[in-house]
Amino acid sequence: MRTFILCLLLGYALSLALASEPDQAPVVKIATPYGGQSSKRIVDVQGSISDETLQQAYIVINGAANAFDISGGRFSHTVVLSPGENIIQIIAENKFGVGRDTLVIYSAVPARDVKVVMTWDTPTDIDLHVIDPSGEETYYSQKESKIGGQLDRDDTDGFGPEVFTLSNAIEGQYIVKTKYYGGHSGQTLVKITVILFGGTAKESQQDYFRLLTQSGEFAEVCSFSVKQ
Ligand SMILES: [Ca+2]
Repeated sequence: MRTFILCLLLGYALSLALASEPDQAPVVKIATPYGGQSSKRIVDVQGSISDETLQQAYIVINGAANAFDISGGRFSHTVVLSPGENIIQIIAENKFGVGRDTLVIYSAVPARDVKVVMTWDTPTDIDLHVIDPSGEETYYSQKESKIGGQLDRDDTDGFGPEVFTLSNAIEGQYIVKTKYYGGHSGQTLVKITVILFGGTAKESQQDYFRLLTQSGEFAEVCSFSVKQ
């Protein structure tokens, strides 16, 4: 009798396992946001992927792709929208093929004259410092400047981004510095992206790199000029 029940249970478990085993390419569905127009700068892109065994998917935001973790066939990913049209794709792949869903969302957020984005490649605390033409410095312990500059957050455990934005820039030279604040995690490559007048006809974008080798190091990465 016990053997019979055990067989029944095993059969049931096997049927469950077979039922959840995918037999086709993943079907990706973005549930929210719906698309159209948004007045938000930051949105959570959420939805489902039919293959619940997948642990990773890809998000492509205006042509830039990143992998992210998923579980149980659901995803949620925070996206910082650019002014104007944003094309966002979620892509998942299994042995049967590739599935994707696309979201087109128009962001009505005001354009920023200056945006400085810093990322790095080790799990440590790196700090972004931006010095404006008046000489004022914006960084983790002074996140807002008199001319309207803002640092969004202080990432203390790795990879960034830390983002500085300024809606209405004053003319002159801006200096970007990076500080290796955290405990020693070995050499750390810092990437700084400077976007001027994003979302407008005179938009420009430039990447800069700086290798930091020891804790406490404080280095200038780049400087740029703003002319209105
Ligand atoms: Ca930091």
